[in-house]
Amino acid sequence: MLDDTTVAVPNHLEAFWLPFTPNRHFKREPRLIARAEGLHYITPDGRRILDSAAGLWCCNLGHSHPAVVEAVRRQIGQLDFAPSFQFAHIGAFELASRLRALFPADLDYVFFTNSGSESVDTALKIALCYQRAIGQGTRTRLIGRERGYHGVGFGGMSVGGIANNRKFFGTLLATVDHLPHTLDRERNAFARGQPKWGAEFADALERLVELHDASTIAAVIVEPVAGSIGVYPPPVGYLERLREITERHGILLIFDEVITAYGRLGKGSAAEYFGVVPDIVTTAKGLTAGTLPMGAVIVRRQIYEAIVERNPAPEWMIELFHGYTYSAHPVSTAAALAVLDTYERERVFEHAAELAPYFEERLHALRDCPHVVDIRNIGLMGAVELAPRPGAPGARGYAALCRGFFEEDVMFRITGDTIALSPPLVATRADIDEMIARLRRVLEKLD
Ligand code: PXG
Ligand code: PLP
Repeated sequence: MLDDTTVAVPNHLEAFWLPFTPNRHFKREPRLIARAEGLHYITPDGRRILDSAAGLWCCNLGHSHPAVVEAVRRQIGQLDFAPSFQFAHIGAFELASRLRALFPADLDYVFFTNSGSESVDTALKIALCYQRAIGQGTRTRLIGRERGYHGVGFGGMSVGGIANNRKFFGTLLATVDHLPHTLDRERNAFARGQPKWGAEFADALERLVELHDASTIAAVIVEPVAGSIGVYPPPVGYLERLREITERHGILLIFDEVITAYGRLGKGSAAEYFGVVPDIVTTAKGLTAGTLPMGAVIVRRQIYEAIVERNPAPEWMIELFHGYTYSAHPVSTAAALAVLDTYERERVFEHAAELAPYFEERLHALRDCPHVVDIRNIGLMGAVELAPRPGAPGARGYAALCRGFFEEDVMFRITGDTIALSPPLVATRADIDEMIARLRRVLEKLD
């Protein structure tokens, strides 16, 4: 029998093909996790690793919050699964209504998925379906943005803009184009929060409209804050300008809020935080605070009405030929309801908003560390960008990750040579101090 702190490691690490991981190196030097508690992961040999990434930007409540654990336990004994095709369980309606109340304006209708990737592909399909429903069937083009991350489905990969995520996989969707990314280190390095310069990057959309004609463009999808690439907050005025241009040309605007929704910016959504209302919002991650897989796509009333209410087909016909076996899975639904309750009861979003300026202050204090070329932050998202080693982009970032885990007992995310932090929203100032202190020690030893 194992005691509380140690767990036997299996002899064979070979069969598991890890996602987005250098498998060959990992299997020589595995970074293994056995349990978690609050803000810490616990390794098989009992070391406590401080989680400054909220898992993968998702564990907003830290780990194994008792209220969520209890709700999941109860639900799985009561209703383990129910189909959402042609039938439905009660909890799904309650959760959809809760999300309607959480998202601004008439973002009122909710389609459930199991991940961010599925949310993105769902949103793109709804956008195409909507244009067709309103007699704009020539609008089939989708516009993403350079360096954007929209998951790994064929749709999300196609509108995505990270070269390595695309180039190995053939031609992808043909009718896609991209806006320029908004990183401008020359003008904006070490900006705090939204950078001052760069609203005009949105004007590139006018040029795409000129090139392709508005009548061929269905939707534009952007992350309101680019997360995965290494935290690019939108320049002041940028999102407003995108909204104005899309609206003027009958193009739907999709905010991919897989990271930003549910408190990461101290509000229910980036749409609320920035005061810009898109037509569709994609979410996942924080919806269940990472406890079970679930995503949700929230659409404005006019979209649901065009596709569903005004559908010319007879009433016994399906209006949207789309869905997942596990859409609105009862156990994930129970987890999401418990998570939303906890966000409210413990005033988690307000706490995150109060903590954000402190996080900003502490993060920017790393400016004097070796190799640092930029620091960016907004809400409880932060990035420290390092200069790459000559001829070996990504090597320094990966070395930082390994050093963090093995020597300083801290976990963060890397993308290339950029270190990303997304503390659980329930972190305290002391937790932030500890994260930054450990990261500093990692950086100071880095060659
Ligand atoms: N859209 C956005 C904006 C995301 O950030 C997805 C879609 C895809 O979600 P799923 O659930 O299918 O992974 C994401 C996910 C990282 C990292 O370290 C980021 C994500 C996932 C894993 C790691 O930057 N973002
Ligand atoms: N592939 C096959 C053969 C299936 O039967 C199904 C669903 O029934 C799927 C894929 C899609 O799976 P999911 O609904 O979990 O996305």
